[in-house]
Amino acid sequence: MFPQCESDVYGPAAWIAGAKRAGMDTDFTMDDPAATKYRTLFLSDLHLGSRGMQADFLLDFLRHNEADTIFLVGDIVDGWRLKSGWYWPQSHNDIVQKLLRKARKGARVVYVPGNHDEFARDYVGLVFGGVEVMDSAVHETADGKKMLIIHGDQFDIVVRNARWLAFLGDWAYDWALWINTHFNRLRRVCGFGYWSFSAWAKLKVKDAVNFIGDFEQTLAAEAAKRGVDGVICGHIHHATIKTIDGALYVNIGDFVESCTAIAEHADGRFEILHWRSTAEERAPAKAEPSRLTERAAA
Ligand SMILES: [Mn+2]
Repeated sequence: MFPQCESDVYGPAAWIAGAKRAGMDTDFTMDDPAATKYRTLFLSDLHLGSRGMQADFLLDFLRHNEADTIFLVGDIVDGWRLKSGWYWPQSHNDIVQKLLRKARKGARVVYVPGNHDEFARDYVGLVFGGVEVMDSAVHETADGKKMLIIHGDQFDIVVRNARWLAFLGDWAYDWALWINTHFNRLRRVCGFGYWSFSAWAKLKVKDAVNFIGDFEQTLAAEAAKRGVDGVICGHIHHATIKTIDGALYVNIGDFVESCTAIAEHADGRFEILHWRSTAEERAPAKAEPSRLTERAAA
């Protein structure tokens, strides 16, 4: 009868609801003046658009961490999950807006697509809202290390067949990379999902242990092959920093299971950041204003 007959029709809650519908940035949380500022931040495997992703932890992470350069290293949006049923809550919008806002405020944001967001690979070389899309990148650290930035799915088939590929030599390795890319492009055209060896190996726990080792080895070898000092990748949702045969291997992890990111400090040092809490949980006495406005809007 009088669905709009609330005292709040012109109030802030109504305004926020309208702004949200219009897709505007309604996250009014003041940027934390005490936010940690890094030289570089690396995020991967956020899987926006899937129910499993930890939006609250990630939003909290983005509120409390800043960087001159932010690399988004693939599987940022889960295109395959979205295909089989649309799931896109406001919190996932807020994450995208937070990232775009960091770009507006002067951070360099580079997006290197993965297999779950391979649709973005069609836009390599373009810039959207200040975000550069690249197939892979080379990042130089403050202390002069050159790091290959790549999601890592490209090497699934190489990892699976590491032994006989090594036996056959370079051409077989290049051939396997080519097959993996085109086989999955074909699957995509035919409406099938990406065939991921890592996902398959996880089902067979014993193989998964071997698989992680083989993946790390393969990516480290790829860095050496490209004449850089190391690699920063994602894909297997397993954060780590280690040296393999003289190459620095850094895996970012994910914001689905482990909730990790990689930071590069001002001196070029890398660190794994674990972020499995929100500000409220860390300081229950001080509720954040954004939470209150969100509740008011709900
Ligand atoms: Mn992946």
